[in-house]
Amino acid sequence: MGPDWKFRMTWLRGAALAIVTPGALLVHAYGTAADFTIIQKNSTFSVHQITIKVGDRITFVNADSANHNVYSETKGSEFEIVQRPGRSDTVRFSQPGTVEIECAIHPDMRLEVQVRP
Ligand SMILES: [Cu+2]
Repeated sequence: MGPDWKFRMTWLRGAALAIVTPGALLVHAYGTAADFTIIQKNSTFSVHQITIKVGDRITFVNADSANHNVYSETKGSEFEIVQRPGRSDTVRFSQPGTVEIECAIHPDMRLEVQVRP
């Protein structure tokens, strides 16, 4: 084993993770704000917890053949989106705190967004 063994193992783990979860969480950074993509497939969010910063955006993608109704009743971060299949909508998070996101059509669909100041 050469001196770069640890680096190689870290890289391999990262590559394996990317293969296991394709498209589960796509992140693009533009300036100070970052854009995240969360996919709804088989009536579940591709991640159930995510930590972002104030000003970051999450794009919700409906990859199912059924409608979803993504909403938040968290004070200061309220929104409601009715999503037909294939549609995507972007929400910007401007208040720090914990935002609980659910789907009115599928009560088991839950996502917790931690918005850091
Ligand atoms: Cu749903």
